[in-house]
Amino acid sequence: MRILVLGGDGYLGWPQSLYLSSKGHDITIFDNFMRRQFDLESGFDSLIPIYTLHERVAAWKEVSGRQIQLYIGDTVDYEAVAAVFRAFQPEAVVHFAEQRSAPYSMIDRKHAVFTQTNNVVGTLNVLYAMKEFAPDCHLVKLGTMGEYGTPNIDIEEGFIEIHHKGRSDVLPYPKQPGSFYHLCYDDQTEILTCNGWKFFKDLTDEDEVATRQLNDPHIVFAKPTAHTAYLYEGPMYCLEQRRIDLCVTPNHRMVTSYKRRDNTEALRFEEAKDILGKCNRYHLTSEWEGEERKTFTLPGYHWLEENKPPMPAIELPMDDWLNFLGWYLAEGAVDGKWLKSAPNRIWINQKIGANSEEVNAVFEKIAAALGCTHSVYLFKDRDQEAHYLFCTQLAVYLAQLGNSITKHIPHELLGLSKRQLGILFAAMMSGDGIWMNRDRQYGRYYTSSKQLADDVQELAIKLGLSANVSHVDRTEGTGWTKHVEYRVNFTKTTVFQVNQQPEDLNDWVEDYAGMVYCCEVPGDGIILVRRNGKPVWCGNSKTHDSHNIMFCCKIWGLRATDLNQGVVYGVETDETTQDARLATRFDYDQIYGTALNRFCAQAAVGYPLTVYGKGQQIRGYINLRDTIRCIELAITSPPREGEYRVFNQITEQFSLAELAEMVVMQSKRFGLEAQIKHLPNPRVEAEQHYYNATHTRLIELGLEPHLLNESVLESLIGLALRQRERIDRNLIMPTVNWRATRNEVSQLDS
Ligand code: NAD
Ligand code: USQ
Repeated sequence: MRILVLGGDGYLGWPQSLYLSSKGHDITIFDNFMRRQFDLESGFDSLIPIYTLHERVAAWKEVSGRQIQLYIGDTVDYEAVAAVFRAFQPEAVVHFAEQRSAPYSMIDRKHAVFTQTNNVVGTLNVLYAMKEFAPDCHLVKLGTMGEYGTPNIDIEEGFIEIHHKGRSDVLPYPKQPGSFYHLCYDDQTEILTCNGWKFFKDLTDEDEVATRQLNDPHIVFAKPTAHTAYLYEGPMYCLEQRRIDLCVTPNHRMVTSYKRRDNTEALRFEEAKDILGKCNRYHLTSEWEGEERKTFTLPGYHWLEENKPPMPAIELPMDDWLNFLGWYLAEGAVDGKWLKSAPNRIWINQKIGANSEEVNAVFEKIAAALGCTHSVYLFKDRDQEAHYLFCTQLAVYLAQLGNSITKHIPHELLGLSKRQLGILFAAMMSGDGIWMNRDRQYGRYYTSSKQLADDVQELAIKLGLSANVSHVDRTEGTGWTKHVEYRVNFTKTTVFQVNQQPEDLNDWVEDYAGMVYCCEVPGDGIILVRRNGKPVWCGNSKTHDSHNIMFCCKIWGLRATDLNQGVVYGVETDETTQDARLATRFDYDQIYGTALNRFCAQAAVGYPLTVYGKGQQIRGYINLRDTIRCIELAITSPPREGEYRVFNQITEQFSLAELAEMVVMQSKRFGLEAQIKHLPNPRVEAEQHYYNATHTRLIELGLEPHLLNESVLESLIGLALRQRERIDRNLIMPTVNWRATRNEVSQLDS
């Protein structure tokens, strides 16, 4: 069989290629040397010396007489992937070509983004190349048991039968990975943060984002637990409607609204692709509590004249201040030059008699509190009355809130209570707003400042309204304004129903090539996003490339086996032991070294075994010899056309404490006194949990497991002992902390 091994230069890919070649298959390896590059850049190295890929292949030819072909290329580069598929026409593809280290993905944002771009885009390219050049080819994809996390129920093989309210279905087993994974809004989508609306690409580590829970409508600002960005090429689900506008990847978790039996509204998650073209309801509004504050502090002022004492800060009653500020933001301006550089006059122009009493009262209160003068002038020829306040301290503060096209609400005020925000909003609406009907169901606020429009939208959302921002370009017009006019349109409607169904589902799907983004938040993972000024509550997605594979099997009829593999140990196979040049790598460092291999290397140099935390973390484990056999079994019994199947590729499960104990016991045979050291856990993971993973399907296909026994351990420790001079103790201690967004890795230039 023609078998393409992606990542065939790696720890697993190389012995796999040798094994399949020894069985008479025609093997081509595709690799970009990313793994070797990491070692070169960071000063890491395999414990067992490994030869270059070209030397390895030549050695194999010498030993076995068999030729393995090579393609040096990157799965992220579609042309390279397409070229190898076109030329080799594989019947099976074994996909190992991923960045596979969890600590690496948690070093910092750059490494997280690299991991996801490399893995998710790489796999998407492979799927497209299969569809285009080898649609009958069988994809055997190396996944991980880590996708399941550590749920408090048995882990099934990929799917689980769910009984729910009298109905049942077989659904994908829920995924709860413990490090970064991909999520999905387009680059035109913004998210509401404690610093206003931001495009995902502009989110910083300091931004808290607006979240809510499915069953609790209150907005809470929280720091994302993860930010994600990756390159995506493929279909996007685009829902461009009057009140909502979304453009998301097909597996994105949407939040839709439905009516319960008692007629109350409730929210639920649905994948975008499952609701494509359907008449769904979307939730627009939310609740806000905020903080009541009694006073506003007008900052002190230092006169430009050196001999004048500074004006101290002044406390003003918050409600009066908000009323004044609302009028000022809508209608006011500052001017007047005092000592040629500071404004000292605040003014508002109104139609004579229009709002006289109200504006008078507002200005009088502030004038009294500041001890300054309020004057009113009537310009009868223009039918205008002007209200002036003369106060440098106030004018200087207001001047930094911008002019007519840059005005904004000071952001700290948007955290006030709903009642107090209501005062600000009412005053602004009296100045520049209009209610469309008597019961104030619909309203609109006009401004030339984009920032002010965004702020008013946030204000309205916090008041429980639904609000969109649109604009009309008046720069070329003949009217009184030559600016862009921004409109914030409000409604009290809480839910938007998509009534129109597309004639063709493809009308709602667009091809996309570019960055997609998301962030993960605590709780249910609902965030407030907006596109083209239209906000809606929506979910973030928790998916791996396994979802993409499943999706492509469904839509294109591809066939795939997703192997959720546990931690692999061991380095020797019947082929790798035939010649030193055929050895595979043995990683013991803190980034790529896995638990058991590390413990054996640590025991060999008398380094205490590094058990993280309590050590009761249970994982599934598998011997390297079984890994390569499982893949052969998957290849020789391929799935049907369109079938996506999942095998759990483990043979045993152990807690870390058990593994460490076994290594301690076994190392005594070599006269070694290994110690166990419980380190503070650098990862965020359950340290004591239920774990029972089903793994019967590969056994049913014929796997005869090599279990972890004394002789396996003895050979691993013996191997590490023979290479002990090569062990660099500086590479052992973990320095990547899951809780930090930036980590220093020894000898690693990030
Ligand atoms: P590895 O890092 O040793 O090998 C991966 C190989 O893929 C490397 O040679 C690397 O250069 C190559 N590669 C990475 N990105 C590439 C790209 N974009 N284009 C071309 N080549 C690329 O890892 P491994 O231990 O052999 O693991 C292989 C796969 O098996 C991974 O998907 C991993 O998640 C999975 N897996 C490994 C273990 C384990 O314990 N090692 C356990 C479970 C699952
Ligand atoms: N651990 C220690 N001490 C160490 C190293 C690890 O206590 O010195 C603990 C970790 O905290 C974790 C467990 O051992 O609880 C396993 O960690 P690991 O580094 O051996 O393996 P892991 O990060 O889980 O990743 C490896 C591969 C990855 C694969 C995964 C399979 O690197 O590609 O996906 O095993 S699984 O764990 O089943 O998801």
